[in-house]
Amino acid sequence: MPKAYYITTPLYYVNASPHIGHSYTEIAADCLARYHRLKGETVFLLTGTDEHGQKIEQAAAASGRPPQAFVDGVVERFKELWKLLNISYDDFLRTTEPRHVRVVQACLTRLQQEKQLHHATYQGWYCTPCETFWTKEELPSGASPAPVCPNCARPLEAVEEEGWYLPLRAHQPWLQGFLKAHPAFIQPQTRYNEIASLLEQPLPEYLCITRPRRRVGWGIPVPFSEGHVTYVWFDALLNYISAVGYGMDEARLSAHWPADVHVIGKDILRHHAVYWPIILHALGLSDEQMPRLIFAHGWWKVGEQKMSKSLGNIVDPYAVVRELLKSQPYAADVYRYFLLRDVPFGQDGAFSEEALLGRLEADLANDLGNLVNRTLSMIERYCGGKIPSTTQLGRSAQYDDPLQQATHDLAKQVDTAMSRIEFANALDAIMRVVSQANQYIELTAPWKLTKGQGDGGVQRLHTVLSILAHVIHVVAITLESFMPSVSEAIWQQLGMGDSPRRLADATSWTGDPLAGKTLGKREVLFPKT
Ligand code: ME8
Repeated sequence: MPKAYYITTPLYYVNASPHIGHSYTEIAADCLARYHRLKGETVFLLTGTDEHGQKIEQAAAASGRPPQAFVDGVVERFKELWKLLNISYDDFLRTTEPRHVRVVQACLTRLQQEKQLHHATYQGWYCTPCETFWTKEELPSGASPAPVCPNCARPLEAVEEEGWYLPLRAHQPWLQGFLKAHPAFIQPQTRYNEIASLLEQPLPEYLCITRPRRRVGWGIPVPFSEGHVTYVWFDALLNYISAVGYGMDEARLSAHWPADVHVIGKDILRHHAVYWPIILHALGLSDEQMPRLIFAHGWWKVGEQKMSKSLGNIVDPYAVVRELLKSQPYAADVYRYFLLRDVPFGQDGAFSEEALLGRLEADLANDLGNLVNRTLSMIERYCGGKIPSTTQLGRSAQYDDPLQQATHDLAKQVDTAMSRIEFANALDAIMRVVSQANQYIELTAPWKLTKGQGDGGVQRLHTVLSILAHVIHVVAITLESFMPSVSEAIWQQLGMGDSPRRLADATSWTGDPLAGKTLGKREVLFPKT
């Protein structure tokens, strides 16, 4: 079995419904997955939910329901949202599933049998919202008077718990060497630098990987220690291998692992770039079997503030797609476009309804929608709804060459941007061609060519409209990963039927592949309200 291009998202906590931040990671991972499929690759996109731990146990208690019933309910909110947003995941893993629990327990047993685990009493601090242990040395302000979490700035809880530990510092020299040898392991560069400098200081000696059952009952039982459940992060990180058959199905594992990209937010960089490789290393995986890339994107804020439930400024994706954008037939795609276009992937962004509606009007309605609408209505009016052919006689090098060249180069530009996971740059390249095509319409004024006026008359008219149809064809292909429904709608309007969209068809422009195609039913893609 050839290895799939394996993309993962974090497994989201199901203590509450998903918000814009979760949808951002999911859309980004989906866009990447669709892009690799567009290139003809086999792709495996894994997502899911992180269902154990103290935070979820507390949320379940607050709702008055048993944890399992509570998480079963919240999971549906995630699945429903991924459906609304057109997420093409190949697998959805819940950490409460037996297939995952089995692997976590097998890993714990193995580490215990190999005498890699250490039994001791932990004294330090715990952040329940982040489900993260902190030692005094890791707290910038030290441990007093009232320390806050370095990650989320919420108050920490002093804990003293007896449990099982995985050595961290013993793996530190290896991890440092690995990072040096793999300068592209963590992206963007700022995040790589952050971890490289973290590793210049000694790591905590150990990572506590269990919680006492009397404090946290909702977790995977530790097979060799009655009084403990597995620490939620040790449990959750293992999903990336449990989902693809680790320890259970060698053929399946090698058809997927190593992951090509772990897409995460910067809040969980340390767990992925330090704990995760160390867990894998402890399990005996070699350097070649480490994940290939960890990409940590930035935060969506509201104004200058981080979104948080306590501040009451959470942006609800359902409200944006179903209410704010209710007049839009492709509302989910408008939302996807905005998130991926507005902020370079890796940086923080500020969400505002004005910015979203501004992009809808300027980029989508006035530029993209207008190009498709004007071109296809001229083909309908002047060519009886059949895409005309280009003729040598009708060509004008002065006007046609720049647009044709830009269209020809577009897939290459998109490919370069996508190989660096630069969604905004890829979209920018597509929208620049769209604008150029709109200017071309103004310059060539096809409506003046209808009665044989101007250079070349009807031959010129047909050539202009054929070139424009081709531009739209290439735009539809390259937009597929970002706006799958809009891409499909344009495809149908162009009369492409069920022929697949493939990136290769956007790069090779020989002959006149669209000539003679009958346009499909037309509709306005981004209606103005
Ligand atoms: O951390 N802006 O789950 P989680 C951008 N269960 N992205 C955001 C965001 C924001 N404001 N808020 C959340 C966990 N995210 C663990 C993960 S993985 C083995 C276990 C996104 O529900 C971002 O991807 O807190 C972040 O890393 C993730 O949601 C955290 O989701």
